[in-house]
Amino acid sequence: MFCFQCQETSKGTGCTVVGVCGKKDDLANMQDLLIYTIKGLAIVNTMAREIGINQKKTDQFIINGLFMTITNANWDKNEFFNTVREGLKLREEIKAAIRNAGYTLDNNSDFVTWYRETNYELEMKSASQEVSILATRDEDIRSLRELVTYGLKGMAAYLEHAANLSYENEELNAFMQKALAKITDDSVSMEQLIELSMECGKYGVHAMELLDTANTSTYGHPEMTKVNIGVRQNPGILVSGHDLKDMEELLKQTEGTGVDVYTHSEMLPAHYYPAFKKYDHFVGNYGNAWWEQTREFESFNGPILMTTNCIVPPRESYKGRMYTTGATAVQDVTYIPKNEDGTKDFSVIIEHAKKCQPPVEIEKGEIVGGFAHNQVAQVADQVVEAVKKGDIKRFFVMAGCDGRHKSRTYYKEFAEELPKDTIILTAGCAKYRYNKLDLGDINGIPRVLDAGQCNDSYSLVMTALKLKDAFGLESVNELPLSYNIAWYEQKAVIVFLALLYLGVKNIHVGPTLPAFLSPNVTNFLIENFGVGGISNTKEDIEMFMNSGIEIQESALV
Ligand code: SF4
Ligand code: SF3
Repeated sequence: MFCFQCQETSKGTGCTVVGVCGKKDDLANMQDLLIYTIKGLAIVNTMAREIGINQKKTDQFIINGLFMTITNANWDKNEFFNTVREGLKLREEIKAAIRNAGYTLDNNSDFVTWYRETNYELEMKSASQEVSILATRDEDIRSLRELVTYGLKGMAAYLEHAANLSYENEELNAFMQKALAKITDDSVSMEQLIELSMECGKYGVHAMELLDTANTSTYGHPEMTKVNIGVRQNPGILVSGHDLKDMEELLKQTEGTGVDVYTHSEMLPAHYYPAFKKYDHFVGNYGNAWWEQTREFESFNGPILMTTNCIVPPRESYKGRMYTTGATAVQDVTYIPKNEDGTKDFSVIIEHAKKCQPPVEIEKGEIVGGFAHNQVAQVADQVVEAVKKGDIKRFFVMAGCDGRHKSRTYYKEFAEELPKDTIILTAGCAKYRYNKLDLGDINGIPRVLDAGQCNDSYSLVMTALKLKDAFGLESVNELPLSYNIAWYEQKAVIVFLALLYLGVKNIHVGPTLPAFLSPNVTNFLIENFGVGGISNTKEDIEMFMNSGIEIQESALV
């Protein structure tokens, strides 16, 4: 196996024997084979789209397939065998439809011709060993191909959530498939791949915007909310991941059953949406970021529903209480499928919960969040006023992911050591490093403004644009705003590419830069965008505080 798609990759270069995440080589290879299959499918479907015979099921297959390969999403090898087989069948169907329409496919590469059938499992295993990322010999081309692939994986995740709420976009699907086809083409140069990465960022913005529209028009705009982190005395269900549609259905189905519902990790922002506030049994958030689940799922006592990544391979002690749905799966863990009409039946989880003990309390109190763009717009005057008066000196975007490495205590310390006249704008599970600290407020504005999930980084961009307008500036880069982003998996890659596309400069990424960026690609990002890593909190804070221009009162309109 070879995998270097996440921040925790072995030795900062690549997992080769077993994943640091726990992924074994057969699963890793099957994930590579699925990506290979999806690329072939994208090639043929791009032609099908051109001649007007694209089918929605192909778009959905590609989105879901990409999502399945995101770090910590799907641990079920058999799911990958089945999905590859399904993908090959679909590809052959599309090829036949192209021929029947009187066209000839102009691509005869292995991506569109390979097939295995007789001794399926064995043949798949051997095929899966031939499609390693390392097959692309040139390290810069490989780096850019993977940068695009990971960006697309992140984009796919967001598109799947939007699609679950019936928000789809033809242009995004077309781009995604064209890009997948392009990264199989050896005649595409490094310059063209750089261009493609930037284009990926552009569509990443659209994808996040689409999901934002889907979420806010279905559930209302997030609003400032105090979320309880203690527990009640009823049995409960813990919901993790990012899918709000699953959350909604579960809340509806648990109403009046005597079972409480709690969020974990990236599901916390569900509390910020008006539509979910009406449920009395929607009690609060239990625990912290994804990597603490092994301890927290244990003490929760009740069933756990994983709607997306991040799943840590479950311990036997709570494996029987875990359920998956959507793109996620774990071998021997019950999967909740989607019904024909798009609904899901969670009754088995509810019945299970009724037989469980209430959760063990691990903490008490409240955390505050809900500062997505609409809510921030409502306090914009207050914020502008505070900047004018010099009460707020600088904003820090600290969005992204959390992870298990010790080095991430940097983010807690960074938040603690920041001058008291700064505000942290956050989104994603990175916030768990500092959202329970008492960092105070500035004239009533909390010093940590949580917009929501990682996809709500879009909200932070909206906030930056609103601030830019409020101050009458030309560019967001003129704001007293610094980016210190923590990353882990591939959704952070699409957020990163989206920020670059929007022209944001001097983004710092940590705790380490991605292993998949070759030295030349890294240099390109440094030279053109001022991208950097992190060092230690003291030096970094000093560097950030002295960077860029401070807005002077005289410059304000
Ligand atoms: Fe290694 Fe990360 Fe890949 Fe897991 S997802 S195998 S930890 S690089
Ligand atoms: Fe976290 Fe997995 Fe990325 Fe959505 S839950 S931010 S790591």
